[in-house]
Amino acid sequence: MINTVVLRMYIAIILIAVCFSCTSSKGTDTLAKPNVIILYADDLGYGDIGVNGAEGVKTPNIDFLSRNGVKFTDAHSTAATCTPSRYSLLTGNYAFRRNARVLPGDAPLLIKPGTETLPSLLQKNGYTTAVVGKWHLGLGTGQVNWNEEVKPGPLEIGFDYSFLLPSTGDRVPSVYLENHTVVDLDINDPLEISFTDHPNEPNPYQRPTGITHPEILKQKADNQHSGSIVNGISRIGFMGGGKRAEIVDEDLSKTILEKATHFIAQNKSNPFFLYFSFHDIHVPRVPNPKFRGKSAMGPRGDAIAQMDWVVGEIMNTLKTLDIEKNTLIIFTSDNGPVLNDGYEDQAIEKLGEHKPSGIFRGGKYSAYEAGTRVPTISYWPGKIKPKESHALWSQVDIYTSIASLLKLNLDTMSSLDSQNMIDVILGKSDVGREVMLEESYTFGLRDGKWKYIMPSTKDYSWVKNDKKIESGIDTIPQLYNLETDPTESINLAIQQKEILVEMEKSLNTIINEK
Ligand code: NG6
Ligand code: CA
Repeated sequence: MINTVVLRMYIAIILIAVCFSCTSSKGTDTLAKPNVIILYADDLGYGDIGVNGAEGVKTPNIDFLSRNGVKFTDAHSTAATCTPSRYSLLTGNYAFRRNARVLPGDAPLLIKPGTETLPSLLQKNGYTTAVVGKWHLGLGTGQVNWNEEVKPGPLEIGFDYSFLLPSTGDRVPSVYLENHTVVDLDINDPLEISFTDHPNEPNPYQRPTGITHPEILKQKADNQHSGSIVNGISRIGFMGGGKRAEIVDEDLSKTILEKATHFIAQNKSNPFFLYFSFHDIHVPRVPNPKFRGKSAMGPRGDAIAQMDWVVGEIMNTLKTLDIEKNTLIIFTSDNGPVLNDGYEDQAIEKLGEHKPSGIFRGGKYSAYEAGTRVPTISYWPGKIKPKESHALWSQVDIYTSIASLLKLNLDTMSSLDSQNMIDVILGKSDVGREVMLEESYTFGLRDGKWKYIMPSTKDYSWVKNDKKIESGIDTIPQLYNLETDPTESINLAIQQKEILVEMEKSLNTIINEK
């Protein structure tokens, strides 16, 4: 009798213990494997969001994330242009090591299949992974036939699902690619593309160009962007066929938003990684008519308002599915701002008092701070407490930081340029990097309060086309004290010779590391 009672008690205790360990391990599991979303804006400048002083446009949804998360004042894209920044974000390595540059629309995949990437790392650890939006990291191995399976691409480097604008809105092909296939392509109207730097050359296809039919353009473009006209916008390069598959720029944001929210809903019960790559506010800026006049700045500002709306919709989706508390969001941009990037869209004329770069010097393409110092916010309700952080870190660090969050073995990552900044990202520490590289047409190096810019003899005169944002094409070494001179206006290279030499040495060590 006593034995039976003891036995029953014993079983009950074991059952309770088992149940308890079930729930706690489930609890730990969801905490150990939060969803990760990277909201990656395109060409969004430090000063382009409300919390950083935007004048001509309101960004209530981004401001909400910022006020309820960590707002960073010294976080950087790794480069002042798109392709290199994206390469570093996904691989944890500096882009110059792969000689990454802004890619043409027919470039092969830049990341070799088999390379460990942020998505492949997460995939191996039980995550479902997706990229939705602008890609611009190349596709295929050489000559892509867009009418067949297009690969290798994202699916071969760690993504389970992809829905892409293959390169940029201002480059052909102007179609969507879902996994390996061009969306809505009519096999009787095969898609071909060809690239030339001279849109005045004979157009190999039927489709009108900015040179032959300027009267049908929605926005006038420079020579470089005067190739094939798709949806009333002339692009870089020529596109033949593929009429049914053409994108409608006005619907692009909504289209990629819908793909993203569908992916989130499908994966609400398992850990997922979403790399949501906006096209806003890259050129051509053709936001949906719903956003026309939402800003005081014309299409560039309206595109910012549209992007902010998309952020809000993604947040609503997470809330509705009740997974907001289990999702780490990093909002940032691939490079600094540019006003005229090839199209006449009133970005300069309607700027008013708005300062796309905030107080910082330069912008997209530039070696000065605004080339890479971009709006950056981390948000994770319940896990991240609101604060402003001045820690110095770079998007190349996201790779190792996420690995650390998942408690993966960091020893295997020591060969990467990526440093573990997870405590900084979660707002638990303000100790960022000691030194940090900034890539552009040359190299910049940050070390404490000092910023060094390596002299460059390359011809980047095309960067100068932008009338508003200077580009910093200097052929002399530059050294700035960002503590006393955050706008990089007083070159101390001569006065502070010792520091200059030290920083040159330190930069060369990084460049020659591998
Ligand atoms: C430049 C284009 C510019 C933009 C940029 C890429 C010219 C003159 N300019 O080469 O319009 O497309 O590449 O932007 O062709 S990025 O954000 O994707 O890096
Ligand atoms: Ca960009």
